[in-house]
Amino acid sequence: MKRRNFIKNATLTGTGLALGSTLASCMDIVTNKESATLAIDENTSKAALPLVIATWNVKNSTAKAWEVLQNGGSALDAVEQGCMVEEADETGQSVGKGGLPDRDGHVTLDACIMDKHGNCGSVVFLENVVHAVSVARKVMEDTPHVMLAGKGAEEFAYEKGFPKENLLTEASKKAWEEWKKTSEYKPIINIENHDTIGMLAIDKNGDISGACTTSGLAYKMHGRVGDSPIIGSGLFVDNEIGACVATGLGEEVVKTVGSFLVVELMRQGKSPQEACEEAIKRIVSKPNSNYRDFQVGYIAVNKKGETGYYAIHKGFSMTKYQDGINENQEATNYLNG
Ligand code: SD4
Repeated sequence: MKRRNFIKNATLTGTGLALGSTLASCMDIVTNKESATLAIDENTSKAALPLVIATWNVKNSTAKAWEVLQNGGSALDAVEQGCMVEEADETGQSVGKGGLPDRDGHVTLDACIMDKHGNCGSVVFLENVVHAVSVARKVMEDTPHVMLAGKGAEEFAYEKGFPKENLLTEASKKAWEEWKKTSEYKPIINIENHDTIGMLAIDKNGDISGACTTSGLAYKMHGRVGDSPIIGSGLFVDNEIGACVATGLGEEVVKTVGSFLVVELMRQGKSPQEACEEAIKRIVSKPNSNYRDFQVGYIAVNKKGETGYYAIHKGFSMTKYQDGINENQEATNYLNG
């Protein structure tokens, strides 16, 4: 709570949001909970650098990224190494080793990374390699391409020296076997997604990079790819403006090119907090949006080091490491609670 000031009972209309007529009717429903609680950084104009933020409660990952930054490492190294911590953690069931499989029992990973020059790399539908984010970095640095998929990505990883590993742990296999008894596919708000990781960092030179890595939605169709490896949707970095990373139901993020949208809104003068809120409203204001049934959350940072985060539903959180403090900020700011 140290650097944050909670402004309670700020109504959504009070935030000065311009709502179109569709959105207005949607908001009648959304604001059943009449007031939202917004979180605003106190020290917006003098953010201390370096700084790292990540989706969900991933303090071990932000600690690793912070260590890299403290040792003079680049934001790019920080986000890669921070994400690797989650990828290697078998207890996290939405990323890397131990990720929950698709409906056919395959753990397939999506990841991407983007640097201060706007270079990017991504892997989609990658199997048998734990550190998808590092393979994405190799795609960015060692190939003329941006994205590699499936077997091609896997073979490329082996060529680059990544070891082959079975990603399906006993615990995830057991969960899948249990799921197969009903085979009912339904995105579960927050629960299945809690530790997919998107991370943004600014190094002491003020340069921004970002990364995102996930095993995607549990029990998805074989071959399904989400937003996380799609540059502009799951992640976007513009070193002049800021960066954003998304989490939640990827299909809904892709439909609005969410992370690019947030960065463009910041380019137009919105704060990271305002930009995240606007992008979430873009999703829920669509005609026939069934936003009650899914979660999407964004975190963002601008060039000044101001940060923001917002989600459709309660339960989302952001971890922030700044000024020597590694803190998980449970979202009290959400659209629908
Ligand atoms: C996906 N957006 O595959 C990812 C899942 C996720 O937190 O972020 N979970 O749709």
